[in-house]
Amino acid sequence: QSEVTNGAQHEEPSKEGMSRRSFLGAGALAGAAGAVAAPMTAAMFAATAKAQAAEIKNSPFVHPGDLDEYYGFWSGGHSGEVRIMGIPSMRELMRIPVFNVDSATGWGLTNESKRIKGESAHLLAGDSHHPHMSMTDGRYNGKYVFINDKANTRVARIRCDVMKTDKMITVPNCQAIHGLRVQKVPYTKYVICNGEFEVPIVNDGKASLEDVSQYRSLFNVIDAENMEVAFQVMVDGNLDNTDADYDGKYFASTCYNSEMGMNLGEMIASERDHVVVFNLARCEAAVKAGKFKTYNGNNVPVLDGTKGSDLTRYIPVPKSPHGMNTSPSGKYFVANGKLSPTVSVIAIDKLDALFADKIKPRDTIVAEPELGLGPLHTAFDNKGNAYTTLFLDSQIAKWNVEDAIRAYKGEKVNYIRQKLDVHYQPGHNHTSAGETRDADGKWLISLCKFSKDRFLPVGPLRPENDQLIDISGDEMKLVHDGPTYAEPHDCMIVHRSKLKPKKLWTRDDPIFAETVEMAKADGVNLEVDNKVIRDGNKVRVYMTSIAPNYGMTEFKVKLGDEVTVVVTNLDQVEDVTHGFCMTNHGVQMEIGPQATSSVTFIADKPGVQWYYCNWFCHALHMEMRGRMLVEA
Ligand code: CUK
Ligand code: CUA
Repeated sequence: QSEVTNGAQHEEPSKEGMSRRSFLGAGALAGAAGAVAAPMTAAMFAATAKAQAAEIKNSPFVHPGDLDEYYGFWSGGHSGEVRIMGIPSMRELMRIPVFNVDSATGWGLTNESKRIKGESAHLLAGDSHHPHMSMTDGRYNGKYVFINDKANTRVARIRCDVMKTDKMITVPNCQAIHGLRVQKVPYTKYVICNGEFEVPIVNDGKASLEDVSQYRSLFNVIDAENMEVAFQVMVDGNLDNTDADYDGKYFASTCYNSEMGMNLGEMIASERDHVVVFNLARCEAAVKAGKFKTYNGNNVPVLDGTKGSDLTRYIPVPKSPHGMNTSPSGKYFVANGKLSPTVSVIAIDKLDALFADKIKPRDTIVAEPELGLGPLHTAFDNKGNAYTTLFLDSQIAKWNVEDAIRAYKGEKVNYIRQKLDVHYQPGHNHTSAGETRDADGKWLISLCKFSKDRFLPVGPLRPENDQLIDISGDEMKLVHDGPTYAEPHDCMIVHRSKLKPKKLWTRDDPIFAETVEMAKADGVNLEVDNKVIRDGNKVRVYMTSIAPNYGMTEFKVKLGDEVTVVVTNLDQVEDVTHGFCMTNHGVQMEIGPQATSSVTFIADKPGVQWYYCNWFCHALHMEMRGRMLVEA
C-alpha cells in the first residue's frame, strides 16, 4: 500500500543503485571532464550513416511546412477538453472544447453549444479520460470520437468532419463514467462505458445510505448514432476500464473493488478482483423480451448482470486490475494488474464455452506474465508484441503474447523483449492504430503523469510528459518529450487517410440548424439580412460578417433587454474566422467561415457598448467593430 501511494514521488534506483537522475548526472559530468573526442574513422562514419538511415525510415522529424502522418486525439483530463495532435511531430494542432467552457470559441457560452450540452449546460467543468473513434469492421472510420466525463457522468461525441462536439448526454442511474470504448465489429453501433462509483440504484436519499450491499455499478451501452442509452447492465463490484472484441459478441470490463470497500484498506483487501464479460446478444435479447427494470423515473432498461446472471461471466484476476485492452489479432483481452505485477490474458475464443458453462471462468486465462510493478495499460504492435506501462517502475515493458502463453503452459521461454525507462510514471500508452486491425507497429505514446526534471521548472505545478517512442525496430527508442497540461489520460492515433475534415462549414449544418429556424420564424434570411427584431423585452440582432466588416455597425436596445446576437460569417475563404465580443459583458464567440453562431446576454449596462471581432481576420481587423447603444 505504501508503495502505491509513494510510488509517484520516489525516484527509481537504477541497476547501479543510484537514482536514475543522479546516474545520468554523473555520466554527463564524466563526459564533460574527461573525454577527448577521437577522430572519426571511415568505419565509424559508415556506422553513423547506417544508423541515420535506419532512423529516417521512421523519423520523428516533421519539417516546417510538412504534414504529419497521423492525427492523435488526446483527452484533456480535468481540463475537460480533447486535443488534436500531429504525430510524429507531437505538435498540438487544435483543441476541441467539450465539457469545459472555452473563451476563444465561446463553447459553453453560445446558444448552439448550450443546446448541445443540453441538461448539463450549467456545468462549467469536466474530466475527460478516454477518446475513441468510431469503427467499421475493426478499423477507424473517421466519423466520430467519443469521450467520457468522469466528473459529471457524461458522454460526448465529436463530429470529425468539423472537429466540434455535436452531442452530449448525462448517463442516468449511475455515477462517474470512467472506461469508455466503442463496439469494433461489425461497426460502432454502440459506445460502451462504465459507471465507476457504486451507489444505491435509486439514489434518492430515502433508502439506507450505509447499506453498502445495496450499492451497484452499471455498465452502459449507448447508441452511437442517436446518443441515447440503449440499456444498462447492473453488476457486482465496481467497474473501471472496458474494451470490445473483434467479433461483435463480447465486451469486457475490469473491476478494482469487488470488495465493495468504502475506504482504501477495504478496497485493496482481496488478492483477486475480476473482469466482467458481457454477452451482447443475450443482453439485446433480454431487452427485447422485456426482462429489465427501470429506475429513477427514466425509461432506460436496466438488466440484471449480477453474479449468476446469464448475461455476464465473472473471471477472477489478481489484484485491483485497471486497464482493459483487446489485442488487434482479436484473440485476447488483457487485464492490467495494477497492484499485481502481472497482466491477465483472456482467450476470447474460450468465452463461448464459458457462457455455455462448459468451462470455469479461470479456464479462459491463457497467460499471466509478470512484467513489473504497477501495470496499468497495454498497447499492441502488428508483430504479436504488447507494450505495458509500469506506473511504479516508470517503464514500458515490451513482451511477446504467444511466448507468455507458452510460459504459462510451463515452457521455459523469456517473454520479456525489453524494458524502456520513461519519464515518469506512465498511465495510458497507445500505439499507432493499435486498438484496431490496422495496428502498424510504428509509434508508441507513453502518457507520463510526472515530468519531474525533464523540463524547465514552472512552479509547483509541473506539466506531464507525453513521450513518443519508435517501435518500428526490434528495440523501442525514445525520440521525443512533449510537455502537456493537465491531464491527458488516454489517446488514440489514426492515420491521416481516415479523416477528411471540412474546410468551410456548410449552411445546412445541424449544429446551428435551430438558429437558422429561429431566423426563418423571424422572417430573416441569414445570408443577406442585417436586422433587429424586437419581441417584448427580447431583442434578436441578426448580422452578417465579411472581413473586415460586420453587416451592422450599430444597434439600439433598452437597458435590461435580453439581447441575442446572431452572426453569420459570409466569408468563403478558408481559415477566415471572425469573432464577436461584446465588451464588459463576458460575451465572446467564434464564427467560422460559412457558419452561424449566436449568444444571448442581458444589456445591463447603459450607454455606448462596443462590440468587436476577436479572431484576427484582416489588416483592418481592429476596425471590425460596432456599437450597441443602450438607452436607459
Ligand atoms: S484511466 Cu487515467 S491512467 Cu481514466 Cu484510463 Cu488509466
Ligand atoms: Cu473579423 Cu477579426
